[in-house]
Amino acid sequence: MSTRLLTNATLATMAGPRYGLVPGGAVALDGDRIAWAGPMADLPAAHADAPVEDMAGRLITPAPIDCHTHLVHAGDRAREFEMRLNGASYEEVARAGGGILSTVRATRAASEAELIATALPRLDAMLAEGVATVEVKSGYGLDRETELRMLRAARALERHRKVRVVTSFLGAHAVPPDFAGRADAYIDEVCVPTLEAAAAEGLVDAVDGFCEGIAFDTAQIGRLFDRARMLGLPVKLHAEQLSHMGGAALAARLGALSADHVEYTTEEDARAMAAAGTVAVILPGAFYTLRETRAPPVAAFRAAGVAMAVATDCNPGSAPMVSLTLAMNMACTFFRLTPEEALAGVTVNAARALGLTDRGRIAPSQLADLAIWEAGHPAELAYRIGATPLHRRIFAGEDA
Ligand code: DI6
Ligand code: FE
Repeated sequence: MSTRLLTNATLATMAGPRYGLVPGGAVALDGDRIAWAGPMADLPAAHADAPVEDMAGRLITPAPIDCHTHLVHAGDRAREFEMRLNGASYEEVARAGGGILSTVRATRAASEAELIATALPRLDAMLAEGVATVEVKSGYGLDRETELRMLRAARALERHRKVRVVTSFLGAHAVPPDFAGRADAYIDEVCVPTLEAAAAEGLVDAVDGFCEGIAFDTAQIGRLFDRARMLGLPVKLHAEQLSHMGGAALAARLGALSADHVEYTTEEDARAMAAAGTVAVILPGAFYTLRETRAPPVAAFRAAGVAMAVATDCNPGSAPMVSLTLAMNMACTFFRLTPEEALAGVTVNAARALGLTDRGRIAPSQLADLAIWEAGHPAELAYRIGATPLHRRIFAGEDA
């Protein structure tokens, strides 16, 4: 028995090679789960009596997952954008008290309701491209109260929209001004106790950090991640974005879910990540905005067998971007991912980057989160620029 039957569709199930493509396909939904998917000719009798909806040949994919965002934050950094266009580098802006810290000031001043209200338009833009799961990081509070408020706001988004939110605690995003030059003290006196408080409140799905010259080194991140392990929380890391700091190797050594950005990752790092099952999260929006020139070693990731995910990195500084299909396009054009790798990057591999196995593929028992597209072939999703051919989103088995 199923509750809905979508027929006459092209399926990109992402559950097999070549997109897991099924022309002339059908999907049977049972409540909030997928009951069956395959060629219409093979439809089991058990599903044949469900109400049928003819998809008129449209493409159905798993609903996209944006696995790396800083969606919840206050303010914007348009002036900083202007500074950079007048010649300042990202690091110079950060060292001059701008950058992440200017968003910290705005976020500390915002109430939970304000954080929710400013995140919703960005979230709506993501949902308009079919997204059903979004990861949201803290990291613009850098004090106990604001980090907790950001995470509560992130969780609250699920009460405002049909979306699944996965949170990451990013207390180790930057050293706050009151701890300038005392990064170790910040980690031990603020970051770790705040993580414990947030975890006790059930606000943390994973622990993230920014391993970079302008942020934290591997020893500091390592101490935080030791505590994450004691709390039973998985870890992930902003690693090797602007320089090679050893973050990817640390992530692999600790069995991290993902290492993100990874422009300066080496072949050796790639092999370690493959062995650990650590996903490489490719973030071309930040590469583009910062006008970086070092591309992540995609060929080395492929050769080593590292799964690649693609995300927006939606944040007010390095990626003021909400479009996951644009991120797919950029991953293809800048980094030479194939359109199939880009789609895997926002579905099956994005789920892996979040440690989730219940979504990202069209297969029995997966969550019934689907995107239906006015498209004939899945390569169209990465190919178009500025036009999203979404026809409809199905969330937990229902039109959304
Ligand atoms: N890497 C990034 O690209 C963002 N955070 C991070 O750790 C930048 C965040 C910002 O500039 O506000
Ligand atoms: Fe980020």
